[in-house]
Amino acid sequence: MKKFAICCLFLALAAFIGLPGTSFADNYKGEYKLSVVPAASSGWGKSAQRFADLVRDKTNGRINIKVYPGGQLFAGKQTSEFPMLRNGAIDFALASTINWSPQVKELNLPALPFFIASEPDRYKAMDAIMAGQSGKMMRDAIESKGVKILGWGENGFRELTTSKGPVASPDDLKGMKIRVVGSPIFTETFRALGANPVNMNWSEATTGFQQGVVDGQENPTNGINIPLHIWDYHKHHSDWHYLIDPLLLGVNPKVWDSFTPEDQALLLEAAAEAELFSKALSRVGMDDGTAAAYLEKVGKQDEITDPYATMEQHGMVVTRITPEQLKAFYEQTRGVRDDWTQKIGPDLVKAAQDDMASVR
Ligand code: X2X
Repeated sequence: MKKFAICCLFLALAAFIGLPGTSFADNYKGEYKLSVVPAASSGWGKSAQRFADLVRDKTNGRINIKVYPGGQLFAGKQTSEFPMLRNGAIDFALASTINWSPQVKELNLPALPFFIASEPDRYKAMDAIMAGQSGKMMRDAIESKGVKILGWGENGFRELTTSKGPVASPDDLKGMKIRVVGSPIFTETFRALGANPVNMNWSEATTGFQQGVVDGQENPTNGINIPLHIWDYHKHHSDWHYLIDPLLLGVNPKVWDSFTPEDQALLLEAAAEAELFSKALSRVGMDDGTAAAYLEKVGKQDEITDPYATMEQHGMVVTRITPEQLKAFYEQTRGVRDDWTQKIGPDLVKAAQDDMASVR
């Protein structure tokens, strides 16, 4: 009994003075909140959960991250996520460049219509941007606005789904009401294509599809459309890959600084693994087989293996856009790319062109 009391006293003292070797992460929170816009079942939600699981395992539970999917932390208004992360109301976010672009204009780069889509290998081009000078410029722009970046992820190339269709040319889109995210480059792109864009937060979008308030929408196939069962609302799919939605894993800088250097290194390790996982989920069945091989290697095969077959089995008509057809969309949106190149910064757009050219 006496030995027990001495032991307790020692442990209490060690916790109090923070002896090295003790695992008392004294200033750590019991739970860190990680924000995600769509549902837990989305590729995005699964990637966030993988990051949280990896962090828990690697830190022996010292850092406990809880994923809050469905925009819970910002009551559905997705463009509020960045300021909340910056001011500490949110600790971590696996976030879309689209939702942070109102605050960080450089993040409109991947949303330049048909910019990355027109490269010979769109996945290689995106990887070159993330790893290259243009990716660094985007990360630096975010960090200068007060959010620390740990790594990338991927929601995926965004495809068009509609209840009317098929859509293979700008003419086919004429007058269609298309739900878009509340970011001006999206509205301008759909106007340029002759459609009628309607701004809607993601939290309200499914109801909008259900009630037929809009005729279509655009989101990635593996990440969002299949988990959402988009075929319940839209029969047509056009694989135009018109722009990509990379994700960024961000953390509030004060939260980051509160971690020990050892734990910071483990968080970066987990972020790098979660990035590969996220890209693989977004690409499986649509790349050269790299994504499926990666998921198999880490023992995390996804239920989605052949996305086009899945959509067709559910009665969707998949329109495969040919390079010729893509040119018409590309030409029609030239003005949007030119205007937004000025807003984003011609230096950044040039850096992205150089990064993409290096892997052509
Ligand atoms: O709102 C969308 O379309 C979504 C879920 O993809 C984003 O958050 C950008």
